[in-house]
Amino acid sequence: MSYLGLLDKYGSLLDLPAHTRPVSLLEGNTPLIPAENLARHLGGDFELYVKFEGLNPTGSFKDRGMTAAVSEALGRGAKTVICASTGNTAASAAAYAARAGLKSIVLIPQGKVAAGKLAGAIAYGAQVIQIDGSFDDALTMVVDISNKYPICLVNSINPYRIEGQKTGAFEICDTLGSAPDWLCLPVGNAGNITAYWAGFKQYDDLKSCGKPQVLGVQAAGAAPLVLGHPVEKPETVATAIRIGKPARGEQALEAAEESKGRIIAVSDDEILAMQRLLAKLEGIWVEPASAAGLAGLAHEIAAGKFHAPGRRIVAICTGHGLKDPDIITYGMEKPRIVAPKLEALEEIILA
Ligand code: AN7
Repeated sequence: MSYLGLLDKYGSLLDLPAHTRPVSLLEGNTPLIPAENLARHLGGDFELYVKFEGLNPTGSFKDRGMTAAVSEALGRGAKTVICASTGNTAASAAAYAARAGLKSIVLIPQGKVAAGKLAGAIAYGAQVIQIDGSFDDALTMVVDISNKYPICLVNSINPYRIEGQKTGAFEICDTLGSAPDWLCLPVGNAGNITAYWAGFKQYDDLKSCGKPQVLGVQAAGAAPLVLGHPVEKPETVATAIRIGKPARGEQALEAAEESKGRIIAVSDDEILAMQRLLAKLEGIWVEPASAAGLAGLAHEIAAGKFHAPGRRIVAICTGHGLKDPDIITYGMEKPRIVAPKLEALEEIILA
């Protein structure tokens, strides 16, 4: 049977109102790629899989939640959706709104959104507004305006976003036959970690497939959940998770605690090193934020805090490297320029 998207496949397991009218780009069904080379590099005593969420229709995991949120909004008769975004939510909201025939408005922190995300939001026809402030400022603004006007908020405060994002956990269990022992993933506004944990718990109740321990990873310059207080001026090269006051912070901490996992922070250097390593060792190019989960895993292994002989680990790689094309070349040698002559080429590649 052909694949018809997440609401078709898992809709009966999602708590969505009866008025929901499915809007789908055939999102989800992303590959769980074995990462043997990286596992060996990290010390080897486990099976490592990358859930490559960059292969969703707009290039990030946000499409899982957005199909649910926009489908509900459309069915309810909404005409306009709005979100604050570090980029991926904006592109996803804009695409699903376009498909549903709704207007979309996205607020982004000025100058802090990767090129591929901004271009996407514009291409899909969103009204893009840059805020001279942070993501957290933008989120406060969209919450206020959606309380005042009939505009549907599609940030992950919207419960249907979480419902849709639970499907990532369902897919992993369906592919592996049971839950992995560990799940590692980046944490920004903390919707995804909340959704994965809810999804694993629900699937375990239904199918007794077990639950993973959850390792949530923040960037050190934007690590409110590790520090225990909001960060007024978050800074990180991983702009997707440059968030100082996560909307679902409490639930993220609960997920970590209930699962007997933890939330940790890693440096920008660790994030960028992992981004390169994953691309070079496995041929999987993800955006910086998406490498944070694996960077956290590497960090814990290096610190001797991770003992997992024979265990299965799944890393959620949340967005595609193409979204943020410039960053991978930072600090790298520029490609050489040679004359269009065979000898010139030989001189270089045989050197
Ligand atoms: C690639 O797009 O918050 O912890 O506005 O784009 O659920 O917020 C993006 C977040 C991880 C963190 N990886 O997920 C937005 C936004 C990527 C992301 C996260 C984001 P949450």
